[in-house]
Amino acid sequence: MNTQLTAYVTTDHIRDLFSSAMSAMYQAEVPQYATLLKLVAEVNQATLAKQPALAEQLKMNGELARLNVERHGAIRLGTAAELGMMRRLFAVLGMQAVGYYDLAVAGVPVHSTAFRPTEPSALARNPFRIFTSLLRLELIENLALREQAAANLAKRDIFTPRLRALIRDFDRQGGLTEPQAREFVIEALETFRWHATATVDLATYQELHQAHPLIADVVCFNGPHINHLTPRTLDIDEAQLRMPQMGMVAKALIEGPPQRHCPILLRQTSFKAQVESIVFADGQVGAHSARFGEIEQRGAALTAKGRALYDALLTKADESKAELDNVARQRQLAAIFSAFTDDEATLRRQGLAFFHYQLTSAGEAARGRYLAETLPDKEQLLEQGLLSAAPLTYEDFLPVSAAGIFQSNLGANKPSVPTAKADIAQIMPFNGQEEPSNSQIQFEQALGCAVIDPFTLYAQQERQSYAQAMQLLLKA
Ligand code: OOG
Ligand code: NI
Repeated sequence: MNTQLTAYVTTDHIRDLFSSAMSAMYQAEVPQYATLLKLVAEVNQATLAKQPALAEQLKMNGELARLNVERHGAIRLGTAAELGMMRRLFAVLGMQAVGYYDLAVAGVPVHSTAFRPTEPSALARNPFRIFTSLLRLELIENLALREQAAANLAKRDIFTPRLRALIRDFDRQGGLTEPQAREFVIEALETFRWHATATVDLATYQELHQAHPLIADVVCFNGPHINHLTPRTLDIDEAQLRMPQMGMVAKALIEGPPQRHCPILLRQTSFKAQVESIVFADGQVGAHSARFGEIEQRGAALTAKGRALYDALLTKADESKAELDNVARQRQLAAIFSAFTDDEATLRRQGLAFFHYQLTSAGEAARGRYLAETLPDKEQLLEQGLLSAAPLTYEDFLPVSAAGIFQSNLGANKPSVPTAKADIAQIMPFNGQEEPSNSQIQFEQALGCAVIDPFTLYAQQERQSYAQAMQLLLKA
């Protein structure tokens, strides 16, 4: 038998193919997104020129070549079956559902997860994630409209027959060959493509849009068009300033924590969704807006304790957010976040952030010097310079930030779901300590499995890196 035929490519490789194909498609579909990528590349280059130490660090970590490559995108799904199938699609790309985000509490009628790689090596290769939301039709109060929306969703299949067959092949074989992987990517792109024609007439669209713009966005089209992609910027404040200069209507505020010496979690901003021409089922021409571009800057993953402090400080800041422009908002955040230590060693000692441990070159030289009984403790090893600790990067999302990004694309009058409290401060962090809510249980039923708790992942990585370093130190 020809072994070539049974050699499967890695899911990391397929994710790489997929994310670059998706980027090319989105740049062609949304020209302003191509402009955003240019802006990000310029800002990143200028930042590297100003900060040679940062450039050196990125080079050492092998991050320079991938710097301007997309970090995430987002879609919105309509049914449980779509979410379940999407889980199988993303498994082909080495992406699993991590975290649960209930956005209904912020007046956005969806709940979400992030499909992403979980292994450190896979994240290093290509961290591409898709923030995936499921519409909550039960939050439409008008029963007739709810039934019409459900009927419309029941009629569509967002996956091509060939894609379904390839996913079955993957599940059965445990992998795809290179030609199958390439075909998979082409077929998968069909799911994420834009549709300039709606499946409903203009009046129905307007009615659904009135109920909530997101309902219209999900229900009226034949697929869950990718609604944004997000590259990594090294200076989000500079990028925010430059967006208008390049003709983009920037979101009013940067979401997340303020600029810090030791960055934490995730900072995000975007240009607002463009208005696009749509042909409706009755031949009438109208408009719809869904697609935007976003940028992100990531910092340290916080422990549950660090996250609770972040949430408390953000809640305090959000008590008066509405009246502030971005410059004033960042000043306000900086003042409030002075209560959150900006010293790396303190973050670690106080158990506020997760860290990756590694033997230093002195530690390598000291291998075999200790027995298990004489091994110094962690603080001593760090102090003696045998061990180093670097913050683990936050790989997930923030519910309040996500709600802010949703809201900024919903038009001027910011509608919210009547049955849910539109109080952003009420969004609870997902910390894996509490019992899953009813809505999370429903979401996981649709998904076909439980979501992975992000805090557990970071804790595991931290523990493993330390155990590995100690193992090495003990071995000559
Ligand atoms: C997703 C909005 C949230 C993020 O990065 O938190 C988001 C959407 O609009 O579908 O993109
Ligand atoms: Ni996003």
